[in-house]
Amino acid sequence: MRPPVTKAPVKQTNHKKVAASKNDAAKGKVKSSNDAKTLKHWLREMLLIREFEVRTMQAYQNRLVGGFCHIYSGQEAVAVGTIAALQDDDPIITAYRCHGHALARGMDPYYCMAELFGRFDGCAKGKGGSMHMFDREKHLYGGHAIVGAQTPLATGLAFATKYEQEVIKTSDHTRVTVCYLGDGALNQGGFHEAMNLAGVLDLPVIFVIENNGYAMGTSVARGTTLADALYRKAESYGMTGHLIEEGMDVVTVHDQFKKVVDETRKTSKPDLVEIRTYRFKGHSMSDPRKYRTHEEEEKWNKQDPIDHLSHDLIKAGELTQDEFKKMTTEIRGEIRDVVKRASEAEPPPLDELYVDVHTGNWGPFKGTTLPNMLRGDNEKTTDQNQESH
Ligand SMILES: Cc1ncc(C[n+]2csc(CCOP(=O)(O)OP(=O)(O)O)c2C)c(N)n1
Ligand SMILES: [Mg+2]
Repeated sequence: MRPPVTKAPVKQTNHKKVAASKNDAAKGKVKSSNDAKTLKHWLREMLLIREFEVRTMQAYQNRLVGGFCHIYSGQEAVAVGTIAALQDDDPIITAYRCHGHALARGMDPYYCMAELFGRFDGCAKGKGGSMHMFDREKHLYGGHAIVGAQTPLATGLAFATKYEQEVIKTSDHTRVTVCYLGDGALNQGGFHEAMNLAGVLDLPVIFVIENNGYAMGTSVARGTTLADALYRKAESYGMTGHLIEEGMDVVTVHDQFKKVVDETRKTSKPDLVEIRTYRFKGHSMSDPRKYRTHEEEEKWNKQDPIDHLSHDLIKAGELTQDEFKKMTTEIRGEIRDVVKRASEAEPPPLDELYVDVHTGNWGPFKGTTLPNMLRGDNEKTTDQNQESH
C-alpha cells in the first residue's frame, strides 16, 4: 500500500488568458488554448442541455413526465467541461440530476426524452425515468436516485478497469472513471467507504463534487463540515484534493479538470475535485426555493455559463450575433422535434414489465431471480428453510 501522501490542493483560479483570435488579442476575452471550433461545440452542447431542460419543465407541467425530475440548468459548464476532458471509453456515473451528463456524453436527446416520458424507446426502456439515464455503449453507468449510491459503484467500475488492464489483460490502456456527486452526498457513509477503498487500492477514479450550495433546502454551510473547502476531505483518504472555483466557466472547468485527468491516467491514483456551481431552478420540480434569497439567485444568474461563453466568443470575434441566434434556433427546433416524437412513442408493452428487473430466471420475471419477499407463502426461501432446521 502506498503511503498516504497528500499533495497541496490545486487552486488554479488565475489561469492564462489567451485570445482565441490571432489578430484580436486586445479585445479577445476567451481564456483557453482551445480552438474556436471546440469552444463553439461546447456552447452548442450547453445550449442543448439548457433547451432540453426548458422543454422538460414544460412537459412535466403538461404531465408527460412521471416521478421525480431534477433540472440541471445552471450547471452545464460542469458536465460539458469535464466530459470534454475525458476519453470516450472512460466510465462516468452520476446522481439523479443526470440529464446534462447524458447529453454531454453524447446520448441522443430523443432516447433521453423518451425515457423521461416513460416510453419504450427510452434509454432504460421507459422504466427508469428522469433519474436513471444509462447508456452502456457510451460508458454512462447511471443516473442513481439514492444519494451517494453511485460512489461505491464508481470505485467498483474503477477496480474493474484496473483489473481488465493489469490482471486479465483485456484492456491495453488506463481508463479513468469519473463519479459525479452532489455536496449533500458527502455525508453518506457509502461515500467514505468508496473513497477509502479507492485510496487503498490506488484506483484511477476521480470523484467530482458538484457543489451547488444546497442539498434540497439545506445549505452546505448548515449541513457539512469544511463547507468552504470540501476538496480538503481528500486528505482523509490519502488523495489529492482540487478546487475549481470558476465552475460557471466551461473553459476553466475543462482546462483545470483536464490536468487532473491526465495525472490520474498517468499515476492510476484517485482524486477528489470540488467544482463550485449553482442550480438555477429548485431542487426538483416541486421546490418553491424559499430558502434562497432573490439577491443570491441574481448574483449567480449573472454568471450564466452560456451567456459567459457566447459573450466571450462574440467579443473575441469568433462568433457573430446572427450565428448565435441561428445556433439557438436550430437547437430549439431539434428539441421541439424530440418532444413531439417522444410524446407519440409507445410505452413499454405489458410483458416487458418484469424484464430486466432482476437477474436470473424465475416465473414471470424474465431474466430475473425473484427476491424472497415476493415469493408465495408455500415457496420457502433458502433462509427460511435453514431457519427451520
Ligand atoms: C439516501 C438518501 N437520503 C435522502 C434522499 C432524499 N434526497 C434526494 S436529493 C437529496 C439532496 C442531495 O443533495 P446534493 O447531493 O447536494 O445534490 P443536488 O440535488 O444539489 O444536485 C436528498 C436528501 C435520497 N434520495 N437518498
Ligand atoms: Mg447540492
